[in-house]
Amino acid sequence: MKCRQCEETIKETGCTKAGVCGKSSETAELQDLLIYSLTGVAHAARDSGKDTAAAVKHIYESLFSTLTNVNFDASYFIGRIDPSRSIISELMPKPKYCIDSVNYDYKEKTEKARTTGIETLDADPNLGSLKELLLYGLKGLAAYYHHAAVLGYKDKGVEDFMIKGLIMIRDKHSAEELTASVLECGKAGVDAMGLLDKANTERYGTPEITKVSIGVRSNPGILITGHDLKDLEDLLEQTKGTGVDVYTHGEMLPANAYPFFKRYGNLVGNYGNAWHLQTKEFDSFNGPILVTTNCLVPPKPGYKDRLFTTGLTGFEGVKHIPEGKDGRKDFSEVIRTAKNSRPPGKIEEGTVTIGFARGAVLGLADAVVNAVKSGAITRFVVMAGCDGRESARSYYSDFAKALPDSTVILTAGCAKYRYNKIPLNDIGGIPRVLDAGQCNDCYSLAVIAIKLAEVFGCSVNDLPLSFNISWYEQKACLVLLSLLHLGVKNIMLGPRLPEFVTPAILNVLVENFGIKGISDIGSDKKILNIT
Ligand code: SF4
Ligand code: SF3
Repeated sequence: MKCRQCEETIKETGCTKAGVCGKSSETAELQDLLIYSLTGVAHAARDSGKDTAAAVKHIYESLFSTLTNVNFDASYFIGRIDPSRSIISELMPKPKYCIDSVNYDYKEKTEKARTTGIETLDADPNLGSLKELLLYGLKGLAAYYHHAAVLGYKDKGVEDFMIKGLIMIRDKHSAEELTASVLECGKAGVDAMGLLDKANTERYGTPEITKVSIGVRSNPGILITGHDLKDLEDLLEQTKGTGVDVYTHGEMLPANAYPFFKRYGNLVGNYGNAWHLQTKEFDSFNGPILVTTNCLVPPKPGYKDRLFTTGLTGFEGVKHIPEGKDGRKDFSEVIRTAKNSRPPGKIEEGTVTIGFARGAVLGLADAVVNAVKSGAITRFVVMAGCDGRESARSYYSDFAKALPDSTVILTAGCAKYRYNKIPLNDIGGIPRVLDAGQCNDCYSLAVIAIKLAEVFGCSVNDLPLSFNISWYEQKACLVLLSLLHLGVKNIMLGPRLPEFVTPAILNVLVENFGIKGISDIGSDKKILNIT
């Protein structure tokens, strides 16, 4: 195996024996083979002239399943490779591409898997690097598109780009062509996140400014984590009136701000913090935990038997809740487990304030604009993105604390947990941390920035706005490409730059977009014009 798709990868070599994330080499290689087989699916979908709905669904589900911390189970990937073959045959009786990748039994599959990894993308390391950037952007794109699709929202342009992008990864292309595709992936990212924003707000309402409890009650509880709001909807529907409380964890926290979910009296708050703390927090929760998407960490024995996965997530030996033929998921075993469990153990108390997506912030627009004009707000700092387990990430808590009192942090994604419980006060009633929601709600932050630029009659790059983004997995790669597509320059990225970006490609990113890595807080504040 060789995997370097996430921020935690081993320096210089990438993960080669097993993943730092806990992924086995067998799973990593089968993920590579699955992606290789998708190139064949993409070719057949592009050229067949037939209905491609099944092919496209297979593509975005498969890509999402290979994203960091989604699915660790080798047998799951074996089971995804055969459908590639049947979809190709259905679309094209005589396919021209990649069919050889999917014509094997289990043993041959695992052998073939060794020859389809990232090293085989291109002999030229810089072209290979651009192809990897495109591939990781596609994985993020597939993830957000999947979230929208489960709510019934589709976009032909995004689907066509997934097909085009997958084909480009295996074909010969110049650096210019690949760079253009990488930026086009950013455009598709904006479209997919816009679609998801529409899906979420049309179905669940516009997020409202909300104080969410972070303490516990005395009823037994279910903890739900990941990003899939449809799973939360189904779980709340099935738990209402049962005496079982539902708590959110990690990236599910923003659900508490949607009017739709507030109808459920048994959605009682958020338990815990970002994904990497789950090994401690799932233990003390005492009840069952439902993992809907990334980030899943290999479970500890203390809670493995009360852990459930659903959707594309999976881990060997962990119970999986499938979707029924009618599209319904049956969570009765999760509810039964809760009823037989002790109530959650207290780890925190108090509240966090959330719900500052585009609707709420634009509702405060007059106050925000006046505060900027009067000098009460001197700068906005976008600190969105991911959290992770390395100790170096304490930089983000320290950076938030070191910001002047006249700055406002705009955040989204699990990065927020590094500073959303630090008392940073407010500016004339405007909180200094405005949390827009999940990582996909970076779209909301972009809409807010574009609106502010309109009000001040300038470009986004001329606003008093700095970007200090933290990344971990491939959704963050897509968010970064989306910001570049929107013309945002001078983004600071940390805690370290992607290992898959070669020095030459990094140079292109620095020269054209002003991207730079973090160093120390004092120098970074100066570079970001924070005084
Ligand atoms: Fe390593 Fe990250 Fe790949 Fe896991 S996802 S194997 S930690 S690079
Ligand atoms: Fe977090 Fe995995 Fe990226 Fe959705 S849950 S932001 S890391």
